[in-house]
Amino acid sequence: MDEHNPKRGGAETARVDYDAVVVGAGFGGLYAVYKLRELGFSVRLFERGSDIGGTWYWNRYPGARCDAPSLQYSYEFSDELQQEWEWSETYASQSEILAYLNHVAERFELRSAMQFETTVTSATFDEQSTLWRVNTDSGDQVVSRFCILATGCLSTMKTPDFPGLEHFEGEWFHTSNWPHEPVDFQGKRVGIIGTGSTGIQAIPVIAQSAAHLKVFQRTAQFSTPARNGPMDKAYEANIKADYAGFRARNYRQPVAMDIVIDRAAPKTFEVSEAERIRIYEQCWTNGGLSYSTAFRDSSINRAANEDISDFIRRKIAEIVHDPATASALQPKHIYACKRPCLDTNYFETYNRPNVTLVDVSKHGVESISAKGIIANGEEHELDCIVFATGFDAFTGSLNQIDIRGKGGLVLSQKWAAGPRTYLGLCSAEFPNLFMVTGPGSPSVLANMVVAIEQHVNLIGECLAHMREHGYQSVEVATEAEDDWVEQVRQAADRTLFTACDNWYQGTNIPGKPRGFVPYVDWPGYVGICEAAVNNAYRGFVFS
Ligand code: NA7
Repeated sequence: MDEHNPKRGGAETARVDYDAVVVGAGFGGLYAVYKLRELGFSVRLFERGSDIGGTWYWNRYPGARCDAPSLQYSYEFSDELQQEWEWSETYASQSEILAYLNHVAERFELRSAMQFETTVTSATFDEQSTLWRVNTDSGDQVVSRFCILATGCLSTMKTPDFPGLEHFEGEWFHTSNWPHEPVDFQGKRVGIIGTGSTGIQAIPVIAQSAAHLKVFQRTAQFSTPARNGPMDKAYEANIKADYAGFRARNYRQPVAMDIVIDRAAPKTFEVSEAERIRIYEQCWTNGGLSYSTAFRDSSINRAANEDISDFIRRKIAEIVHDPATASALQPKHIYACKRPCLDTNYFETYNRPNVTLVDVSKHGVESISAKGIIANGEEHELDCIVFATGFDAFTGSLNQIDIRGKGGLVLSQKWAAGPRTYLGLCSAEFPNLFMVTGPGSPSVLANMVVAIEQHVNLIGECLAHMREHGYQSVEVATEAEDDWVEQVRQAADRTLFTACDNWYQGTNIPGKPRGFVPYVDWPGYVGICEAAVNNAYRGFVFS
């Protein structure tokens, strides 16, 4: 079906191997292959990993788990698929999500379009033929009408650059490049650097087997219980009885999930302190991301958010027995300015005799020696080091590819001061190039799978529209892009996200320009996309 597909492009005799090249075999790439084939387009997918999965292929660290509920963090394009697949837990583990994606690939025969262990190194737009020439590190040179980058928002790891790492005599791992065979921490002295979502998931699990675990914490994080557990079969049956209705309701919610802000609910300080505590306790018991909707203004009003932050800080102090450790674990920032973490026994883990918190907030990790980590002027001897140090988010993977558009313009150079896109889908001067959940789209601020399906559907419909009208190329108008970049900035400024450093703004990567990347407001975004399409693809120029 997707064998080499020589065709004549509209522009005279140019060779066209495929209608579209897709980069990346995660949720986005898999669905792009499915959708484009459904629409009758030929497609070739390149993936640098040795198999499918994207994020869920690479992040195999102990405790890796999705922080969106499984019944929602899954495709909805096929009702048969969503009816037949059974999730074993409320929040799926990495291995179960990978099994799901394998099932999807088999069920819809997607693998024949894919080439693994192949990194796309460059993509060059030929203005005359309006075709993309895609090169890979395996020596492929493929010509396609469209290039679709499904490279993921968190797929380029922040490489550990601690001085002295090369001299470390033990083993070290990065959580997002975890070995495929199990890592045995039994009897080992383990150090972990990083207490974001990843570290917070890994720490309780590693602590169960390590002889001793030292956590090197630069910034204390808020985390609340996920309340993960076996799937409630009655709940699942209830959802599956009307899955389409469940999906449709969630689609218009703030993060495309079953997290609803009750517009009739009171604001935080309209109720008594006792009532506020009662509601926060309820959120703690319910688990998940309930704090963002505790009150109508919980996520947008600073004083309201400080109230939640104080409550969680008190919870940390109640859970953690050692007062100095508890104090170091209490975040200084406010809850809503960083991505909220969900955990299973994270703070409880610090009560274990084999776990020590090393507060490096003053001077950071100084260096790494042959024997371990040097922090606060002290050498901590270790057998293994785990780096849970995060990602060069949003643009990291895109900027690694040498992408050249009109006039030889290089995408990473165009984006030197920060990414510029229209709707997070396309960038001006780069015709026929699409991004799935690219910079400037809601992406990580929505249910990623829903965001991916929305983007791929839009791309697919655009390609079909072009075929119908005989168009060879589509690009975005510079004014539309300029306007969108400004809208992304203004939307972020209305939130509390900009109140502290976070990877949404690129501040975790030294030298990266500071700027809020994702578009805040999923329902608004969906409306804007629909209006653009319904208004003759407003902002897009076809030729
Ligand atoms: P994050 O959230 O970026 O967390 C990275 C952690 O690593 C964070 O605690 C950082 O501390 C720490 N870090 C990074 N570099 C250093 C250095 N040089 N020294 C000490 N500590 C460091 O990444 P995650 O993988 O946890 O999560 C990313 C997303 O993936 C998550 O939100 C989910 O959506 C899935 P810092 O805060 O910078 O002081």
